Amino acid sequence: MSDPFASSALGRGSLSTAPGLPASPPQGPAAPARGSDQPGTPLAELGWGPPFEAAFNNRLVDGTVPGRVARVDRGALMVLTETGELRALVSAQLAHDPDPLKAPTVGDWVVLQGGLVEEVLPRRSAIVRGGAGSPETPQVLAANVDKVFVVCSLEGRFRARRLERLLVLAWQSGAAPVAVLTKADIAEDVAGAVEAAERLIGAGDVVAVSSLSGVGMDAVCGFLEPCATVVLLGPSGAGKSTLANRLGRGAIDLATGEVRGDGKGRHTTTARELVRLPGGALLIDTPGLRALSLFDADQAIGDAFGEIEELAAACRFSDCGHRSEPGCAIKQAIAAGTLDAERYTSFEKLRREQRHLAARVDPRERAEERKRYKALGKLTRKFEKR
Ligand SMILES: Nc1nc2c(ncn2[C@@H]2O[C@H](COP(=O)(O)OP(=O)(O)OP(=O)(O)O)[C@@H](O)[C@H]2O)c(=O)[nH]1
Ligand SMILES: [Mg+2]
Ligand SMILES: [Zn+2]
Repeated sequence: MSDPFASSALGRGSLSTAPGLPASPPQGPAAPARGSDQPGTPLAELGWGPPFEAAFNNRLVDGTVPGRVARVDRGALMVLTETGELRALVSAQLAHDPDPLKAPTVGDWVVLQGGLVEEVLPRRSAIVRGGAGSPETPQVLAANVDKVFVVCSLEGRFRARRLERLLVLAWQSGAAPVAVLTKADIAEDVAGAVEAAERLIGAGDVVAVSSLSGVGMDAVCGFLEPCATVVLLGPSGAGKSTLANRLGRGAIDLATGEVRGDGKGRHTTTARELVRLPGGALLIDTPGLRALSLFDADQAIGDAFGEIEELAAACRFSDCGHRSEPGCAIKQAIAAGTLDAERYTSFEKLRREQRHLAARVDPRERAEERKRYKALGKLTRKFEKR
């Protein structure tokens, strides 16, 4: 089965303008996607703010308008603007940019001109993973999110390792994670799972919910704020779209699907989509993540496993391999039962995976990437200080 993320071609699809063609879409100027009666939305209600406005004003050209990408489907974009929803294509120049981080993604603020996306405004946060099939190529799953709901089902046994990996992705993005443990109505041990998740998430929050009974829904709503953006990330079948529909209180209707006999989802959601919830929050639903590879996540792994980094700093040797060295604080913590051996193994595995990946990527390219991420991090922090 093909990966649903890979299929949304992010501006490289057959619909984007081919080189040499005039920079205009086949149907002429942008037309409202769902009829001209589609009302527009004030930009502020879509999450617009000073950093984007300043960036847009810097580039102000006649006839350009800002918009927020609500959906990417094989190169065709659905963009929300002040005057309504538009179907847009990616300009030839942008479509042929070799940098995969430059491709517009769901949640991005873009500069539109005559039905073409000319530019992506600098992001203040981004969910970046290694591409499916080519983990050395980054892919931005969602941009400009304020909170990441890491959605995991409470059906069956608690999958700590899966949650850990998703949490690294969340911490790396610059947005705050919330572990949303779904299907509380059929869970065997809700309290035990919540406790386990709390141990993994550090400064983040944990909430157990049921989209069927409504248990925990108030707590989830407590994490939503008008004009702020939340993204749902998690495996297929975890109940992301069901949760989104419940939060939508009848105003939105995303497809949901049964889970297979082996407990796995069926990848019901096929494209990432940004919707507005009745309370004014913006929510991005995503297809279930399979084989999630992290990208340039060394730092984020350290952040997500902060207690291990702290312990390592207390080892007698600064280059301690935490195997048989004397005075190893990690070994001691595991022996004393204050550090879970499986969590340490998980940390090591993620780190090894990153090192392996790093070795495959051209060092000069990596240096460039890092510079970009540094800039991205600075932007995020600036925004938070507001
Ligand atoms: N018992 C119970 N079932 C739920 C709950 N939430 C979702 N489900 C069921 O779980 C199945 C999968 O739900 P979806 O919302 O489609 O899952 P998803 O995470 O969006 O899956 P993908 O779109 O494939 O990534 C459906 O059969 C839902 O009815 C819940 O709170 N309790
Ligand atoms: Mg879904
Ligand atoms: Zn050590």
